[in-house]
Amino acid sequence: KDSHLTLDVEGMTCASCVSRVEKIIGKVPGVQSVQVNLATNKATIQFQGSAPTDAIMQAVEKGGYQVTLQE
Ligand code: 9UX
Repeated sequence: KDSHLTLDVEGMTCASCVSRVEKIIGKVPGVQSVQVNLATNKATIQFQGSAPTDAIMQAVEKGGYQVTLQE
């Protein structure tokens, strides 16, 4: 089963931030793929199994960005 979740990521100001956040999220166990949009501040994450929401949010915050879960 493949599912996805969407996060709002604040603090990204350049394209390198997008690459950094995609790399951070991509390393979290269970994450299948991730797309980060600089214009909308949205990160869309495909995952397998149970949602690795907390691990992703902690990793992104540790990286220096502010993150909130989207409904
Ligand atoms: Mo660009 Mo983002 O110089 O943390 S990488 S602002």
